[in-house]
Amino acid sequence: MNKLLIANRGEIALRIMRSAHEMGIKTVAIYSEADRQSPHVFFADEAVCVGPAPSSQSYLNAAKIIEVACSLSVDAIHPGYGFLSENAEFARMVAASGITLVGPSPESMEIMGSKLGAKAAVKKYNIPLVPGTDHAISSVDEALKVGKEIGFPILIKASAGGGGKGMRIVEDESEFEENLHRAISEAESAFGDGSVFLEKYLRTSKHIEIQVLCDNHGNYLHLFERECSIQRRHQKVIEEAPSAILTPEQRAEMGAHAVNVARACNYSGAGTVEFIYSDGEYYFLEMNTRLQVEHPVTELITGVDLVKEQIRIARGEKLSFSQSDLSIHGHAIEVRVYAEDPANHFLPDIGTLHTYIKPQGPGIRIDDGFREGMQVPIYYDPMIAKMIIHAPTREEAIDRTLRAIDEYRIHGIKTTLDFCRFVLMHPVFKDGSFNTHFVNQHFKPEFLEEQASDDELKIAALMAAYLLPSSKQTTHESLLQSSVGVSAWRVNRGF
Ligand code: MV4
Repeated sequence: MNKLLIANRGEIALRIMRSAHEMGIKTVAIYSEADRQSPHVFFADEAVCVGPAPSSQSYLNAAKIIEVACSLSVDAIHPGYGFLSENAEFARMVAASGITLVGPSPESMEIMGSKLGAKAAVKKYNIPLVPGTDHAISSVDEALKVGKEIGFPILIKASAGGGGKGMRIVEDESEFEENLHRAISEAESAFGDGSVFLEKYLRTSKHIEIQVLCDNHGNYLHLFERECSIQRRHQKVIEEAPSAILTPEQRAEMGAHAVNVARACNYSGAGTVEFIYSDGEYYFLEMNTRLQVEHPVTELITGVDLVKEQIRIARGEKLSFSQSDLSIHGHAIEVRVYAEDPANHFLPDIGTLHTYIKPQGPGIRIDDGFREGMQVPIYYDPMIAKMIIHAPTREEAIDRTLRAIDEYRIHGIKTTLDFCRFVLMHPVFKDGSFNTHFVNQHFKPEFLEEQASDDELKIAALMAAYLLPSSKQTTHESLLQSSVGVSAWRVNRGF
């Protein structure tokens, strides 16, 4: 593999290029008209504009991307996450052009792209599944019968859905008919596939997922779990590895199940097996056939570069380590920095990154795709950065993450950093007892207002310092430096 095209943008495009460059592989960036000035464009050895800003005309334009790859004699394409990364048709088109896709086969993507298909595929491996139906349901009578058997509440899920799309909770028999019809028609219009099935709804649960790596020589292994329960509207906000609550026995058992899920679809590359954890029990939910946003927490606790492993596997190499070579080193936390206003219903906040200064020091990794002075475009995901923290213990990782949030300086757009500080300081986060309802149960926008006014005071103080003629230190940097250490968090905590 001499030349790799990255069919993505932002932080993940940069992340992939870094590993490729270390391996001596040349990189090709693609970009939309909105991303002309984006760092991923300058970071690559070559870059080609593939179309206008809307993803449908650029980052999702499979034919155009493959045409570019062929014209530049690209050997392989890495799709990153989102966009075309789990699109089996794209995977087939890439293969048909004689280019290697850094990812699993189209067949694996198809099996796991259907939740019913996934359940059927894992049948012979005795993977724990939530009580429910193993086939699509369209008759209200049958649904009511199943409801009697497994008990309410029941969750209706779209087989083609993912990441929470197409789900409906049914509390009792009287709600079944309407919800079933709605779910089927929503699934039909959203996914072009009206298949829905039923599961017992586990009301308070955690989302725990296992990272797997599989080569094309029959070697399968897992890289432990990530805890991803802190989310809002199915958008993850904070992830960590390892989970604060799994026992070593559960971890080994879940890992073995995850590997079997990968086996069941003849998986190749890096993938993630999602489990739901409730009352000490866990059940397989679905498999994501891509590199995930939160993959760095696994990289930090295992020391494995997942992108390099993906590339080696795509080159046909055998995995160079086995399960017993892997162990967990310390604790890692990822905080996602979104250009959203947590005080105002998390509405996307677009604008210019007037100040953008990253935290530094031991145990801090920032994966971002923006530079100071840049506009955050409205066309794509509002995630502007991931801050991934590594420390010897969970407690130290939390303290270090709080310190890093304090050190981050972003002005010009609102971000979710203050909101993340709130989560990390919460006793329910600290003791690990949180579930997927944490944000709804514990967060109110008012909690951040004090913080905001405190920031305003700080800006006022800085402006005054700037304008004061007697001040010797009037450079931008010295003023920002002087603001470090007077953050609201420190003030609130009394030091
Ligand atoms: C569930 C569940 C409870 N019971 N399945 C959400 C994402 C997708 N991967 C599966 N998800 C869930 N599946 C059963 N049987 C809870 C979730 C879930 C959720 C459900 C409703 C509202 C918010 C949620 C947040 C995280 C997970």
